[in-house]
Amino acid sequence: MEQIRNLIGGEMLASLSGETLDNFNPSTGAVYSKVPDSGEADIDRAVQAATSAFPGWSGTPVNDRVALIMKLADLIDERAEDLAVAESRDQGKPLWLAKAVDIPRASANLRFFAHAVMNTKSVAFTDVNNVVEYINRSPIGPCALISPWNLPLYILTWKIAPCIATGNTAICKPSEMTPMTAGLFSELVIEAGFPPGVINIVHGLGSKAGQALVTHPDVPVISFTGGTKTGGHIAESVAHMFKKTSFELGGKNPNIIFADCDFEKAIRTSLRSSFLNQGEICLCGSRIFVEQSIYDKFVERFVAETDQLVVGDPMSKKSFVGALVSRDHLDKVLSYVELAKKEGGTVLTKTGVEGLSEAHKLGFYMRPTVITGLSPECRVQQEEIFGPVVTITPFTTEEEALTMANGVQYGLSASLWTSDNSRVHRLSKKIQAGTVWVNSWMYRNLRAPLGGMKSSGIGREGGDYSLNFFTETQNVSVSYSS
Ligand code: TXE
Repeated sequence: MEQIRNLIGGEMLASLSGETLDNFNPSTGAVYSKVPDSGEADIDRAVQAATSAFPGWSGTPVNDRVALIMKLADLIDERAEDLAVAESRDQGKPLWLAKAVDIPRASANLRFFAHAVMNTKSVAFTDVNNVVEYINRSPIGPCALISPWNLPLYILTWKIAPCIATGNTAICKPSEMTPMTAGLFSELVIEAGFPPGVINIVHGLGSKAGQALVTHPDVPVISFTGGTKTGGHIAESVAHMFKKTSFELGGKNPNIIFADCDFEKAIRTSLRSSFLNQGEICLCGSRIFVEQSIYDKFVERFVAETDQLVVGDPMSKKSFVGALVSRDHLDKVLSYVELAKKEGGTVLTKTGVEGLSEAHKLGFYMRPTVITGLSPECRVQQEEIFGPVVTITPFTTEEEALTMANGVQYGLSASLWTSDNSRVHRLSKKIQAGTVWVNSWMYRNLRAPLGGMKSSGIGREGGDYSLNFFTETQNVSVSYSS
């Protein structure tokens, strides 16, 4: 049975209590490793380590910080195969996806922000009355970095990179459901030669280790990615402490398809935006809206293509949909399919998962599911399902499409398919989403801001948005004699 350990003050440690949590392999349903069930005492140790490391690290020349971050990126690339297998086995995603996206993006995150801090620019204000003003951006201190289970190492490094590149220290709390790659990553942090306490990773329950971390008085910054409900709970818990907080939360993203779209590309891309990573990406387009004149043609073709997608062993190259992350999550997603039938919807796709080997019979699998006939106001079209389930709804006018697209509590991302350039600019501005992909999905430029409005969160991550979040801004105004 594999044991994951915490990384605290440069050492790999069990929880102080010695307590552990079971970690499941979603593709078989079996427990295959143990995770530290860390508590307040472990968090205190990590905060102390991060606090002690902060003066030295924030005082380290940028070039030296960057050299260590680049070394860590190289070590991720060297161990890419092991990390991809670990991620696939732990999260249930296909191995080819972990190899193509999750792990390369982890090292890319580190390199991107290492380059970014080498190229930051600041502004100075000068005036005729002998005053010059300039901006100081300073690191803040130990930062709480809380990451979810859908893209474990991808999102963990997306937070660690700008945090430490700007001279802060980090206490990370990965999801208890997918601890494995954070555990392997911890060993690479030591191998890269980071000073003890710069990066700390504490495993455990969100309600226990996570809650102790976000409410710790010596942790002035919180960067959180996860569910809207949990984000709201954390925001309430720390509101009186005036911490600097960033929340990247849930989504219920529209995928709006006009008749003048590139139909083949819209079909091909919509299959990915609907079901990639088992639909467990907050940016997935789970509500598809199709112009009436091509609605029947789109539905028929999309359902046929969906039924062709292979569901099965994440280690198999043929699998497009792997296992959902946990039994509880699978049951939650399946409950929404049942609810859809009660709300008047029709499930058009196959439902039974076939061809599973004996070893995978107890895995957390379901078929990608397409549902039509639902009203935009029903729960299935309002609530984040976070699985391989999409609805398709027709529209006749731009106004109707826009009203349905914006008619949810979320505002994270959207896709818009049309060849009418005026419509692109006219409609994008009116769509309530932090990111609008036009004739595409999930094109990611790491300089671009990522994040949502309404219940999808507060703040943006990416490029200068991350660098500004992890630093305090100060204006120095200097008068001088003429
Ligand atoms: O997320 P949680 P979960 C959505 C999706 C999913 C729902 C819940 O709808 O079904 O969120 O998923 C830690 N103090 N997304 O349960 O609970 C927790 O340990 C501090 C969208 O995984 O939000 C984990 O490390 N930390 C999302 C992290 O928060 C706490 C991706 C996320 O857990 C905590 C994942 C607390 N009190 C789920 N409680 C996206 N935006 O990509 C929990 N945590």
